[in-house]
Amino acid sequence: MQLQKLSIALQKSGKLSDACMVLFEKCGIKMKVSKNQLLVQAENFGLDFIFARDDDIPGLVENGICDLGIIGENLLQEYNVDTLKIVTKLGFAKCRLSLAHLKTITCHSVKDLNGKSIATSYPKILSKFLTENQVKAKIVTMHGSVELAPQIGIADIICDLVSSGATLKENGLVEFKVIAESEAILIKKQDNFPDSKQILLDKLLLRIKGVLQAEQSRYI
Ligand code: PRT
Ligand code: ZN
Repeated sequence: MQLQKLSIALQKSGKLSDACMVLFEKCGIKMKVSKNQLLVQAENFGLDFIFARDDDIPGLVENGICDLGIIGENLLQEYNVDTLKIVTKLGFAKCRLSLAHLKTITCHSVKDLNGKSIATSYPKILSKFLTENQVKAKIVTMHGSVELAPQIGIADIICDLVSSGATLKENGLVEFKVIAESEAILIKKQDNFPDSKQILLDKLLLRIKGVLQAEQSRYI
């Protein structure tokens, strides 16, 4: 049987990029990446790397352009399709999607969100959360600098990713409810791969599992 190659879409530049490179390095997969090269072949594994914006990765995998992708779980939840699945969680880029308000206003419970406006880059996740909690609030979609919204009067509340909490603090915001947890995930389509690709994926997963186990035992 002739072995086919796998292709994987990675974030070109951002919070997932460095950790992805470290993961493949620890997996023993070698590649020469130059700054502006968007398609790179692994030197010692049947794997092609495609570098893209994280927002484009679910679509690249769903449309079969790439076999695999690495994104944040938050992005998959927001993309909200049943044609993609999580192959494995990867244990890095951990963060949470949280609601936060300015120090100057009070908001004790989710019910206090009724009638408020909430700025977010995750309107689908937020809308689902509000419906589940029977809250009626206005969602204001922003594609960045969400933490700015309450200070300049765009919205009362924000719903954004939090990691250390430093950005919230610097913008006078108080986190009051976590609505989703996230970490980096490896995704593929629900459809089965042909055997030749599945063999490669199994080989890759075995190496990833080894790396994750080694990381875990370092913390024990
Ligand atoms: O350019 P491109 O579209 O590819 O990148 P992007 O700017 O859309 O994404 P990027 O690089 O910011 O994030 C990629 C993924 O990293 C996210 O989808 C998350 O899964 C994950 N991740 C982990 C985070 C964070 N931690 C994080 N802290 N993504 C964003 N943040 C931002 C957050 O939005 C807030 O502005 O960092 C700020 C808060 O950080 P702290 O540490 O101050 O709390
Ligand atoms: Zn993005």
